[in-house]
Amino acid sequence: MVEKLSAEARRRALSDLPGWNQVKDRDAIQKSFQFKNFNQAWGFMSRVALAAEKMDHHPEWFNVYNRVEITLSTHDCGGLSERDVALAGLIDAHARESGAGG
Ligand code: H2B
Repeated sequence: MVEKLSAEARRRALSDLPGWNQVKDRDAIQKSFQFKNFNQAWGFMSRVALAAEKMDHHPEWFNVYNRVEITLSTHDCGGLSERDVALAGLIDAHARESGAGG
């Protein structure tokens, strides 16, 4: 059974994940990515989708043209877990490879 992160664990996780912020009024984290164009954004989303499916842990996301906003939370425990931290790290790696800007 997956558990919610302790206050200390989530502080540590967030300080290791630049650009990820705690969502207001919800136990979740969020980050916005910007790419050169839709093609790059969709390539990034495709790679993240395959990795997420393999992990059996899935992002909530919103895309408009070159912008992708991602929210991570674990439904199975109703909050932020180690699985979100792992997926956030992987998403950041894919974003770097896909040429994301700020
Ligand atoms: N993704 C996310 N973000 N949170 C979950 O709790 C979750 C998931 N649970 N993907 C998985 C699938 C679960 O529903 C399946 C049955 O393993």
